[in-house]
Amino acid sequence: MFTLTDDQRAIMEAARSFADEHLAPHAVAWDHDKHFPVDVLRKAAELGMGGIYVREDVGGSDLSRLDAALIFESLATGCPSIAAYISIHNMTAWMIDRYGDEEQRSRWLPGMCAMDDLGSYCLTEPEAGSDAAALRTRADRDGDDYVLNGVKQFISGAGAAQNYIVMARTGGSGARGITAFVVENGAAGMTFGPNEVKMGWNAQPTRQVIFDGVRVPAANRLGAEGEGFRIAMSGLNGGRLNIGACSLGGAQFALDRTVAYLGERQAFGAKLLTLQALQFKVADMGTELEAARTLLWRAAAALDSGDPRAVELCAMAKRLATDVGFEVANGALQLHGGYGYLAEYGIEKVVRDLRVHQILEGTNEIMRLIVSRALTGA
Ligand code: FAD
Ligand code: 2MC
Repeated sequence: MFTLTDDQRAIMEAARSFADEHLAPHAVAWDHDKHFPVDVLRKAAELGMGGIYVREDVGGSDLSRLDAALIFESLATGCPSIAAYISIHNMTAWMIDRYGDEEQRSRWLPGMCAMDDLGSYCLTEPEAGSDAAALRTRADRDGDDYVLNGVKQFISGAGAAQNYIVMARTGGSGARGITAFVVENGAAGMTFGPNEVKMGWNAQPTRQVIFDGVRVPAANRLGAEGEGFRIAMSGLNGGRLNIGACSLGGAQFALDRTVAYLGERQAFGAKLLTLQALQFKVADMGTELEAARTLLWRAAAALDSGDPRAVELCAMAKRLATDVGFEVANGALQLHGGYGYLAEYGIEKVVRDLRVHQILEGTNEIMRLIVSRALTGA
């Protein structure tokens, strides 16, 4: 668990080269222009990043969660926002691979693995965020269809995506009344809110998805009625690891830039890097990142092996990696002085992008709730 195989090193290096060549040079401009680079996503898919842990018969790469963590950390050194969207897309593709029948797998996954068809994950609603099992979007059976009515809030990739995994209520209140569906873009009655104006994550759209009498064939239901919440949660376990990995990658980029900057910047007759106060700061940043990375890899290995503690370990790793990632990036901004605050240095963007990782895919308070329930049985 503590050393990578040659294959894993090669995967990491391939993702890092992709990030260096195709993401990093454009990240500041995409953020500024709010540009979602779908063409670049398709290039990533050519390297197998559209279905990282999807089976190979439908075009997936069939890699492990630990491999995925290495890929997302590497991609995020170029742009955390794009890396995170690729993670969400992979979560949706995996849910279809894991819970879909053969017809559904062969219908949707080849296009998704190529990222010709992007995926979105629709759980959150205006009145149900952390308390996701309180969602109200309804799916009522009518002949061979279900009719969907409701609003999904904060949906990443909305508008650009083709396939939406939508959790909706088919039964009574609570988690067991929820069912998952794949809704295709263009369905009559499905519309999108405006692109939200955000602090970060500007290189990908975030919009409401509105269902007004949308007819979805019963053949688009993932799993059985009432299984949707568990399907949604099991997708999030890996999603949380990936978001944590994206925080590590963004923070590592900021730390590497900081070491280079302090090694050049002169003040008080010497380079800033000669000041032990700043050397110690750098040492702490590197140590915290390595500790968070170690836990993240441990959690990924637990998810791969079906360890009964995997849910709790994924929550621990998401909480730690996203908190540490944000603190390290923010510390890197401080060590750049006023230049850290300027967009052209690329550090303030990373701080803005990483801030939301403490909120989405389950807030860090909800991660504490999951961990404390596991530890105390409460
Ligand atoms: P609330 O649940 O209202 O929480 C408000 C505050 O109360 C938080 O600090 C929270 O931690 C705290 N809190 C709530 N309950 C408890 C508790 N029991 N104990 C302690 N503290 C608690 N959702 C999707 O489904 N798909 C997406 O693609 C998606 N993308 C997103 C992209 C962005 C940019 C953002 C900002 C959000 C996205 N989300 C998405 C939604 C995200 O998952 C939610 O915002 C998040 O789960 C929190 O829900 P909320 O915003 O309703 O906050
Ligand atoms: N993995 C697998 N199964 C899980 C699970 C997990 N992580 N979490 C819950 N479940 C199962 C659980 O075992 C139970 O199954 P069963 O019915 O067989 O007993 C069922 O789901 C209901 O779980 P709980 O009883 O724990 O449900 P409760 O309502 O008490 O709390 C909570 C669940 C708070 C953990 C959940 O609502 C949650 O994670 N909230 C945060 C929401 C969230 O993460 N949103 C992210 C949206 S996506 C996003 O932000 C993106 C950017 C894509």
